[in-house]
Amino acid sequence: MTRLHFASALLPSGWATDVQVVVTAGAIAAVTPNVAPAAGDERHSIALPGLASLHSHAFQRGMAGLAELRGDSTDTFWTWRETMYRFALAMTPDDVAAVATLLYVEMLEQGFTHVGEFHYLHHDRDGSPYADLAEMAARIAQAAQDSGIGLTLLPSFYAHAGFGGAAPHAGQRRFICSVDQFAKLMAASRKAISKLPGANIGIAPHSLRAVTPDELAAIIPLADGGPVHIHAAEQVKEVEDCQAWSGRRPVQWLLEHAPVDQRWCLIHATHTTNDELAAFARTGAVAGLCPVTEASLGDGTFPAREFVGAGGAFGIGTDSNVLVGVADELRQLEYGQRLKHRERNVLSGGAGASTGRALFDHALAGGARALGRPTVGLTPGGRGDIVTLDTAHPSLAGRSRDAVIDGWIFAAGSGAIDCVWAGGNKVVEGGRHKLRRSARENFNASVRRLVA
Ligand code: NGQ
Ligand code: ZN
Repeated sequence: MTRLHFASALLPSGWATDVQVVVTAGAIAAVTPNVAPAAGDERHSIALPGLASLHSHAFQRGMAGLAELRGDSTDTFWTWRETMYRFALAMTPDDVAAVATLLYVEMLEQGFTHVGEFHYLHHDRDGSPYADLAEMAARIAQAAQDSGIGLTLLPSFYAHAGFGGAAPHAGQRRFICSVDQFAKLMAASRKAISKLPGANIGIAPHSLRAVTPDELAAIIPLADGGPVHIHAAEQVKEVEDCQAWSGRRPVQWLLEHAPVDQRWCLIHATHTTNDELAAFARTGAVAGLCPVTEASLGDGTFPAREFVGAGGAFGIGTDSNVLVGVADELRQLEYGQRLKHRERNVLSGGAGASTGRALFDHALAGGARALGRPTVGLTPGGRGDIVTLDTAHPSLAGRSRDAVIDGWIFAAGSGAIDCVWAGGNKVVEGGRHKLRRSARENFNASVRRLVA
């Protein structure tokens, strides 16, 4: 049992003062505001719930910053993808484990206590399955276990290079499964996470580019009530190709042909019309926004103001993991809207309301829904996922309540996070994860070899 005491904590009911939180067996057992610290309570000043990165491709952290050289032709998402595929083809299971472990360490240091791992690097380098079909999934599970981050594993079904069942190309060979093989992969992946505390599993039909309607219908039952994530409408070319194939835009197609509901998360959904947004919002599905990656890849700007106005739910993901941080994603999301609308405080809840707080609340609730976690925030029954901020940080000086969140997201840069508990274990202290050093060494050794 761990007993913590916070001078100030953000609870589902709002800010509370003098809050005692008791964590037992990884979960929050009791939350009591307005009590003086008791002997034996570990004391901190400001506590927030940890957030989820609802969309990650962990292995891509290994190539972060390595695709910033302009090529011969116009650089786009599609040329980046070629570089990414080459990197993916070189990685061994040990490399994936090393990269994922450091990524999850970094996520925890930056305020993410849970990750939705959209996992598609399944097979060996020549495309043949590993003896254990879920070898790579097991490496992801091990990285989650070692770092302490909560895991929602989303094994991805990937079968085609384009709409209408186009044959995959050689660069995609490590991702490709038949429906039967994917069913076996799901069973093996369930086993791989079965001993991981607090982990769950869903499925991820990769995109309408990579999955035919028949395959989509065949794999959805394999989610068995868990989350269903799919990339949709990230690139204009993807929307055009989808229209050429079906006469429908990707989000429109999904809403008309797939059982999209609260269990679903549409990743990116960048290029979406107002009609699509309103229908999407009504389903209760979550928009999985990855603002830093969407900026990095030149995807476009999601119509977040319209979507939120229609009552839509969103969460945030770190996707390519080119840069990893709660504050970075939320700031980029709001700044993208400001640049688009030429206004300030676009996603704030209304007059007098803090933008940082509105962004944070959305990402907390949307992330939990998208990853199939019913309990949201610092409340009994929730996982012991807690982040404290360093009140000595200059960007937090003199602030309280929502102004602290604004200072963290918009002004602090790094260094505002003090301690992080994940599943009740204190894994970050003074801003450093206890595995930082060894995880960096292993990551560096892998990446040095991969780029040599
Ligand atoms: C992915 N990334 O799954 O990693 C994709 C690229 C693809 C983004 N969509 C691969 N940002 O789309 O086929
Ligand atoms: Zn993605």
